[in-house]
Amino acid sequence: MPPDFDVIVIGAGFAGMAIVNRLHENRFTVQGFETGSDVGGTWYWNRYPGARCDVPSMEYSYQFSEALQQDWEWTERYAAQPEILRYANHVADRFDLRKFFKFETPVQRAEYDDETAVWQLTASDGSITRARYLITAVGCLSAANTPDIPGLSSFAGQLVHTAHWPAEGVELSGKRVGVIGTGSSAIQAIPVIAEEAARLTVFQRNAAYSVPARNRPLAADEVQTIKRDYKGLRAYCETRPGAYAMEVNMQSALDVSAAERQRIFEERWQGGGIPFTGAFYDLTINMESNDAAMEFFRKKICGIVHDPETAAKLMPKHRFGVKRICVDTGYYDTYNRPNVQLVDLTEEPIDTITESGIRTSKTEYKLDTLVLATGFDALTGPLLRIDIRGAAGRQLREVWAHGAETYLGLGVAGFPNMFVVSGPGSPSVLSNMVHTIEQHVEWVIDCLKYLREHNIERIEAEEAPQQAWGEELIALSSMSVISKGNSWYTGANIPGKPRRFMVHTYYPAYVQRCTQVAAAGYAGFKLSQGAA
Ligand code: N01
Repeated sequence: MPPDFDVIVIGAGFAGMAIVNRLHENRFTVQGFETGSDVGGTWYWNRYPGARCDVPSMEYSYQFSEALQQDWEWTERYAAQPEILRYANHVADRFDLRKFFKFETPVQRAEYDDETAVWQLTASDGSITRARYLITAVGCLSAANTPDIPGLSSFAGQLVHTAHWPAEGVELSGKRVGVIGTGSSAIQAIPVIAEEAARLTVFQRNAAYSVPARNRPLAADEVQTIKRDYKGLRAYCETRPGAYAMEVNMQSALDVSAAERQRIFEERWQGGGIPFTGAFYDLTINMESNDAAMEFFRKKICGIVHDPETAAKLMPKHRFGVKRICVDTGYYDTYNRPNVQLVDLTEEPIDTITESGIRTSKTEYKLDTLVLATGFDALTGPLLRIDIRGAAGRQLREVWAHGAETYLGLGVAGFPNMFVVSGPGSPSVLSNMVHTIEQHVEWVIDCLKYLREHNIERIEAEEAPQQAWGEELIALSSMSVISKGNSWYTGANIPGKPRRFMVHTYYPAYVQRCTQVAAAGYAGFKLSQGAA
């Protein structure tokens, strides 16, 4: 029996939308599945107050259509969630993409049949769909982490997770609100919640490094300058380590005088956003330079937060760069408000969540609303919550029991005809995601066209190149503190999760490698005419 479709795509976020569009343009039949009721992925789910991108909007957008990028008008330097979701909807309308998806239909199981070289997918509506190829576009930060805190289910007030913020909003005015977590989501939400709530209590386990976003409306002339040569901007991004146009100062923080170091840090702080991380090239690889960045933050926090005890609690203990830097609007200032209190969980751990609030080792905090800003089971979580079974019935969960292994972040040995967009082992979360998603999409489309032209039915990553790829990733990241810390990058935020750093840290080299692999007839992949 021939398969129902050429390709099944899981996910209707930025990756899923791009891939179905390009599949259709290239005459592949496709059926997509999406858990949400509409397109948008990350930007569909993360509707918490203050949610905003930390990559400039003019870069965090598709480049596959010149007309689209000329027509769409971003209003701010860093777009807020509602505007990005409007953009996703505009793209879905403009390219008529919704027809490829079944919405509100989570995929439960995907099984590869060795005999027919076909993927069979079971969805929540009981439907079974068969296709030659499976493409996962499930995102890297889409499996929310709800920690197992004692008593959580007994809380009688409203309990919300930033990653599943209700579309109808949450009534915060006049409420006593608690936020658990101080990562990027919390740091964006806290200043906005503080303005609405009667009282806000923030429960912090580890303080984060946060820089002001300095978000602002985009000026008409700067938009026009970019639009006159959008291709030029995209080409420049292609040469940058994270695929966005951030300048890295190629001086060491130790090559300059203390006064000059301070001036450069201050300039980046005033400029705002992630470019702070490029103040000196060696902030995450030279521990003396790292010390200087840590000291700069300590002084900044002391200068902004009036209460010295609160300021001391807000000072991060871990090295700068171990975790992703947060980008905020008024985060540290928020702790000067009379209605905001910071609880340091290292001094008074949570004993239990009660019906009416949070009881720590010291006292009970009464709450009407509890916000979990507790992050994600990153990179592997979104894939492993689906029961994916490859050749000989091997489960991805078992194969990755000791950590994820992929080839180029695109293929997995033992899982023929499966492609992972922005998978573990690709630049993904360390890059401008929309840009690098499109690089993956084009690579996969070229590969599928190659298979079609050469009448090849089966492609599978080989074990040895996959292992070598894993070793390359470790070698590439081993100099930086990023691969060693307790962060979601390494899986340390999820109890029991294997520790492995699975992100490629240098996008241009990654692209070069993908191009070489394709040019060599998909070296490192085994291609065959049909079933195993
Ligand atoms: O999640 P996180 P996030 N008890 O894992 C705490 C992207 N993003 O959703 O540090 C108490 O960073 C945890 O504490 P600790 C971006 O890539 C981007 O904020 O583990 N606390 C931490 O403080 C980002 O990095 C934007 O000690 C608990 C927090 O919860 C990634 O998404 C905006 C706990 C989780 O922080 C994830 O960000 C938002 C427990 N049991 C997100 N468990 C932009 O700006 C966890 N925590 C574009």
